[in-house]
Parts: sequence; structure tokens; C-alpha cells
Amino acid sequence: MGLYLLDYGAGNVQSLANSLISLGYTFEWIKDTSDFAKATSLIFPGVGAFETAISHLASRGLLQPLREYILSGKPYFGICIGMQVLFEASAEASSPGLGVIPCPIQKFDDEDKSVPHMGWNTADLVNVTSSSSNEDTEGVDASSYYYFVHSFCAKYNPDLHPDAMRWVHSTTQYGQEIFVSSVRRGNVFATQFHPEKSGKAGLALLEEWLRKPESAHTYAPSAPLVARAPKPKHNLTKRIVACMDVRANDQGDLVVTKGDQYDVREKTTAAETAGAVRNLGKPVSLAARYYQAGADELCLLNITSFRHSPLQDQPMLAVVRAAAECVFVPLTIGGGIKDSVDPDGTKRSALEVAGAYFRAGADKVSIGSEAVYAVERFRETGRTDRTGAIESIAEVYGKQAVVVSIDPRRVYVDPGTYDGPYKAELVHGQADGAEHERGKAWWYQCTVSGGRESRPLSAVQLARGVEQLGAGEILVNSIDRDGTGLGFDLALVNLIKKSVKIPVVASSGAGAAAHFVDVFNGTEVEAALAAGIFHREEVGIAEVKQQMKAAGINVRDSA
Ligand code: 1PR
Repeated sequence: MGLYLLDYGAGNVQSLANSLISLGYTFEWIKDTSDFAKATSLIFPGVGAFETAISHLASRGLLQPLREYILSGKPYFGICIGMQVLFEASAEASSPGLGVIPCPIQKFDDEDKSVPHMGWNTADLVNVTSSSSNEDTEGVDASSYYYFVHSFCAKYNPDLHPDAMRWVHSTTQYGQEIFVSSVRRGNVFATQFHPEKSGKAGLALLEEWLRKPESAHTYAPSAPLVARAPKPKHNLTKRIVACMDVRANDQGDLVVTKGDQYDVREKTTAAETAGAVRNLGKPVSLAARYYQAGADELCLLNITSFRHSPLQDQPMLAVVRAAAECVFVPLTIGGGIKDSVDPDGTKRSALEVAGAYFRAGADKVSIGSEAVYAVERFRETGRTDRTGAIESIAEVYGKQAVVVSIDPRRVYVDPGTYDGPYKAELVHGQADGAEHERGKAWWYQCTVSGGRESRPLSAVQLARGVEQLGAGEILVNSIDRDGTGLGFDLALVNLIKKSVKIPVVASSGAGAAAHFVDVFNGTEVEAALAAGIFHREEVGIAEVKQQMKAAGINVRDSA
């Protein structure tokens, strides 16, 4: 079978390649226009931004051959942007799409929800009954969760776009909006979600399409559809993220470590371990374990990258490559996403560094110190030349690929006398709260270099600034809570969540499954991250999810 994959050169396409390899399929990459004729089936795993996809395809002379391939009747499977390019246009871009489906791609309304739509949601099949076979459903299982990450979508609107809606295979609800989550018609099948990032459910769906004989990829248009009112609540789950802080130990091996308030060295007095970097395992084997255990996302942070972090021979790239071969949920990589210089003097922009991680199999990059400097510059000058790490990566790979990781620390002040610049952001200790907080007030100060240096910027200022610069998600750590097991700092998480419209991940302090219930009940965050309790196997991911479920919080069950 001449299975080909189309890569337009931006975003993580390696994960799809890894999925196909894990399913036992071989494939070729489309390298030039002549390959379209050799392809007997084609997958376009579009990742990133619509404009980038169209302009890269056009500049490589691949846009028209792609259109011709689709019209030729040979099987086509589009993923995310690979689905969106089928439409006539996108609010994200000035260039038109392929115009195969007569309706535009529009932006989600962020009035009632965070945008991007990021996480695990369901797909409701249209015109398919419960007795339908896999063949009828294309392997889309209405009871499974699939991973979505996008700010733009084809809104479900049979009144306005009756012809386009006859392509619809499934719809999904986000907030009070219903959008098209998969289409099929003729030789075309495409999903807005990422099967290659949707764990076992996604792999099963890919396999269903791959094992079908090429001649069987012919789908009748769906019967005319009617408008539907949204349900009171969408099915997007709250995400559980397992995080691995990675650094070289004193022997030079990359290990997963874990600090208490960012100090990762052993406190024992035993001569052989005193002062050594805590070693909690190997990053790739831990990543594989957390994937199997049902983590919704994984995060790998290179925590000593502030020292010197060249791209050449970067050991974290090998870690990401190996992890992406066995992990089929989203992978974030952080640490050292900034302009750097290789040992031979070659300058690397943050965009190049991020690109190397995306090609290795990362879905998002997380920016720490550099984000603080960027917001400081932005606030000082009131403008940006769009060349900074956040802006340049978001422009090419889409904002959903840019996470900002913030490392704030509490600064206590006297609430009666404080009249400083953070007065409006002060959090006041509750009379029935922790003893050390009563009668006090504090603000959250940004730090860089893994908490080693404090900066004249608050966490709220940082969060608002990075949102303006184009970040797609914020990871809120807390130096005060990190490794303490005292629970998430709900005051901090609430403060940040209320300051921005983009998704927020709560981090630091989880010490029990109940702490996840507390953070999801006490704040509106989309995800919660933990490290120590998972590494030390004190609490399992399944146990966390069981407790969340018992508390009525929507979760995804398995890998
Ligand atoms: O500044 O862009 O190079 O990024 C460096 C990254 O490394 C940042 O994301 C920063 O948070 C992280 N980092 C730097 N030093 C440390 C350290 O621990 N010494 N780790 C560090 C940050 C916080 C979380 C941790 C949670 C959950 N660690 O990653 O996993 O606090 O822990 P818990 O559940 O055990 O409480 P740049």
C-alpha cells in the first residue's frame, strides 16, 4: 500500500509517524509533487496555524497537487489543520482554504470559556445508530474521549450551511458552542481532534482507517441535518498532568528529580547520598509508565537549562524522541526555550529550539525565564516587535503550542501599611485559614532561573502579559508549595485563572488525591499537575481520577 504522510514543515508530525509504526504500518513522506501520484492513500497531520499551513504548502508547490489528490478519489485522512484546510477559509488567515467544504472556519467565542479548546472531549456521531458497526462509525467511538487543541473550528450550523453540514460525521460541544469534530464524504475522512494524541482510543481509530481496503473509503453524504440546542454542559474533561523535572545528576546521567521548594538535593546525612541530586527514575521509562497509568498529558522540564543550553547535542531532544515513541498523549517540553548559542558559535533562535523539540515529538513547549524578561520588556516599552520567543513560536506553530510556566513566590506584607504597586493584587489570609496566613497579606512575585532570582513583576502581570503576547496556556507553579504535599495554592491559582482567558494548569503541592478535587472544585482551572506523589508512588493517577469522578468531576478513564 502506498501510504504517504504530508508534512508542511511546522509542528509535531513525528507523533503520527510513531503511532503508525506502533501499529505496524510503513509509510513514506511526500517530498515533492510527484509523490502525490505514487500515494494510494494520504494522511495530512496538520498541526499549528492555518495560515502557516497554507503558505508553506503553497511555497513548496504542494497546495494544488494536494487539492488534485483529494479530488482524485484516493483515500485522504486529515487531522486538525489537515481537516480545516478542506474548508473555504479561516478567520485565522487571509489565504483561502481548499474550498472542498463550503463553509468557513471561525474562532471560538471566549466569553464563556477558555480558548484554545484544549483537552479531552467526546465526539457525538450523526446519522449513526448504536447498532452501527465500526465500519459505519469509522472507529469514532461516542463513549471515548479524544484530544483536541484548537482555537478555530467549523461551527455546526445546518441552517446557514446546509451543504457543508452534509459532510459532518460527528460534532462536539465546547461551552455552549457545537462544532464539527469529524467529516467524511467520498474519499475524505478528517478529524478536528488528534487521534495520534488520543491514547488507545485514537490508535484504534487510526487502525480502523488503515486496515480498510482503499476501495472501501467511499462515504455517502450524511442525510440533511437539523440545528440542535447545546446541552447544559460540555463533556470536556479536567486533565491530570504528570510532570518530570529532569536534570543531570552528579555522574552526568539525565534523571528525573524532585525538589522541595525547588531544592532538589538530598537532605540526608548519610555520606553516600548527602547533597546528591535526588534520583527518582529515568525520564523515558517514567513517561511510559504514566502514559499507561492514564495520565492525560505529560510534561518534561529541563530544570537546569538556565545555565547553558545549546541546541547541538542537546540530550533532552533524545529524551523527547524516545518518550514520543511510547507515549500517545500530549507531551510538553520546557526549559531552555530561548535564543541560544551552540558550542561552535552557531546562534539558534528560540523558534529554532522549539522547532527541534516539535520535530522530536513534543506538542507544546513551555517557556519560563524568557517569558518574564519578555513581559518586562513589553511593559517597559508598551510594544513588541513580534520576534520574541512567545510571539514567534505562536505565529508559526499556533498559540496552543506555547505554554508559559511561572515560578512565583509569596511576598508577605503588612496589610495595614502596604501601599506598594501590587496593592490591588494582594491576597488576604482568611481568619479560618492556615495559622501562618492569618492577619497577613501577600502578593506573588515572579522568579527566573528556577527560583534563584526574583524579578520586579507579579504573577498576575506576567500572566496578563504573556496572554497578550500570544501564549496559549499557563502553568502555575508555586515555590512555596512545591514538594510540600500541602495541596495546591488555591489563592494563587484562582488569581491567575481570573486574570486570563487562556487555559490554566495548577501545579505544586499535591499530596493526596483529595487535593485534585479541591483544586477543581475551588477554581476553574482546566488541568492539575503533580510530580512527587506520582514518582514516589504514594498516589496513583487512577486513584486521583476515581476520587474526582466520585466528586462529580468529569475525567477520562483510561489510556
Ligand atoms: O526558565 O524557560 O529555562 O524553564 C525552566 C523550567 O524548569 C521552568 O518551567 C521551571 O518551573 C522549572 N524549574 C527550574 N528549577 C526547578 C527546580 O525545581 N529547581 N522545577 C524547576 C519546577 C516545578 C514543577 C513541579 C511541581 C509539582 N518544578 O515542575 O513539578 O511543583 O511538584 P509537586 O507535585 O511534587 O509539588 P526556563
